[in-house]
Amino acid sequence: MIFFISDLHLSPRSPGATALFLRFLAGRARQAEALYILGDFFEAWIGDDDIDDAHHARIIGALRAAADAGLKIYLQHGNRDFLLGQTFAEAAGLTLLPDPYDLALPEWSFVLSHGDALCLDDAAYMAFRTKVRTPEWQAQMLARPRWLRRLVARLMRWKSRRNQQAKPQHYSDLNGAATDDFLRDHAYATFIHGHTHQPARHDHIVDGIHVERWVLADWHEDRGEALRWDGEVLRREAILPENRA
Ligand SMILES: [Mn+2]
Repeated sequence: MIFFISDLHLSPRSPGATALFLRFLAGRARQAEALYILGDFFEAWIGDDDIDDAHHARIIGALRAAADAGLKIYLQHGNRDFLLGQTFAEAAGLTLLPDPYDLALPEWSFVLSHGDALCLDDAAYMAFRTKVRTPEWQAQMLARPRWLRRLVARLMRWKSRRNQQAKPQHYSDLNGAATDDFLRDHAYATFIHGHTHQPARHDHIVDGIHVERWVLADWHEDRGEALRWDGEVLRREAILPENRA
């Protein structure tokens, strides 16, 4: 059994989502052999020197405990936590994956991505993404003091919220033609991604071949969701608070 999750946006300001994840990780997730986190695990990540922050340390300790108990944990970057690095990965006992990542299992093939790279219709975001993914930008950012990086992260979140409020009807989704090309490039594998917070199962017909695209749900204070692969089918599983589970 494998679980796929994304868009938890963990932060001290969302203690409910953090509690849901910690309970999932200590319980249900232990029955799986692997957990794939497809980006935006944290609401913000300003650099691996921040692993000593109390909220981060709690989550990293829980990841490490699950990894030590035998769960294989993999993580892709999202547009919020793209600065997660090797120091974090080693502390948490997980493996960072490239985006996209081809997951070829004996019984089925998947391609995993956060999903933001295919949101080509949002030109401003794509320009920002190209800039912040360069080693030069990242080195420059990481060389700044922590207080300044925290300020920049807060500013980015504020700008992103303001943009969403200004044009809610333009909620960025994946570009159709680019997605078809992507599915072709990845040998028509079942595509799993997050980012858009619009959980759904889409059917694509590419070159006459039916390809499924599963969009993961984002997590809230009182509800999370994991997509479960049991070797035959994908199914959504709700992650609920203890008193409602
Ligand atoms: Mn995202």
